[in-house]
Amino acid sequence: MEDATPDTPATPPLPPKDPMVIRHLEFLGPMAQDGGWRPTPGLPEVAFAGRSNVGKSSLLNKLVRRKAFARVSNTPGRTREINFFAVNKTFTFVDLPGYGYARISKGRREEWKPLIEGYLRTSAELRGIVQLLDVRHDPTVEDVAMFDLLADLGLPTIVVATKIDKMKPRELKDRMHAIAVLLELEEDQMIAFSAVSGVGRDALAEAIVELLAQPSWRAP
Ligand SMILES: Nc1nc2c(ncn2[C@@H]2O[C@H](COP(=O)(O)OP(=O)(O)OP(=O)(O)O)[C@@H](O)[C@H]2O)c(=O)[nH]1
Ligand SMILES: [Mg+2]
Repeated sequence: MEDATPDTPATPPLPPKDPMVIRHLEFLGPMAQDGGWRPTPGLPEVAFAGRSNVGKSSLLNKLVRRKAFARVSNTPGRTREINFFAVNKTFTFVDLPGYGYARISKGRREEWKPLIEGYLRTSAELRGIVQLLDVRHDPTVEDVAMFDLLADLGLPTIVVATKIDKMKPRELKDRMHAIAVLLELEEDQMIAFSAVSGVGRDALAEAIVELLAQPSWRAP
């Protein structure tokens, strides 16, 4: 009896297309204080914000497919400057310092405000923000303050729930729903992400590419 082998296609299926191929990366430098050094505006910018230790640097590394591009630490609050990275010489990623680390003094806990707020208010080429939340926790008072600031400025925002590898798939759905309700977002406005497994990387890359294609939100 002859084998009923199905027709094999002439060419194998192509792997899914990477929405953001990284060909060139360059660390441009840090901005240490409000009004301090920053790269000359020119390239469109996307900034990454979130609580200290939420996983901003890890997410950036995953996004650009480098192991240790942005610094990752177990010591919350380590990234205290705003770090600028040029990607493919066509846009800039901005790693904002983490806010709201509970174990530092109240005075130091507020330090992020002038620096981050100053950057957000004065950056003409900023296209939007990737706002990170830890999927395991409800948004904190500082998170809500940050969302209020972003809404106040009218900045386009991509919301990412990260560290989803720390969660059972069954619980994940409930957590995503709970966070969406607390922030008054639609669930499909949030991207579930893990810097460990890479889940969500391409969805985020695609959302960022779309954001970068928009005119500046400050444009009249
Ligand atoms: N399991 C898991 N751990 C993560 C993930 N993302 C980050 N982490 C861990 O969380 C810790 C903090 O990560 P960072 O990327 O340094 O966080 P950050 O937001 O840049 O922190 P600051 O720069 O201090 O504000 C590190 O120990 C990471 O390894 C994730 O998706 N899954
Ligand atoms: Mg960091």
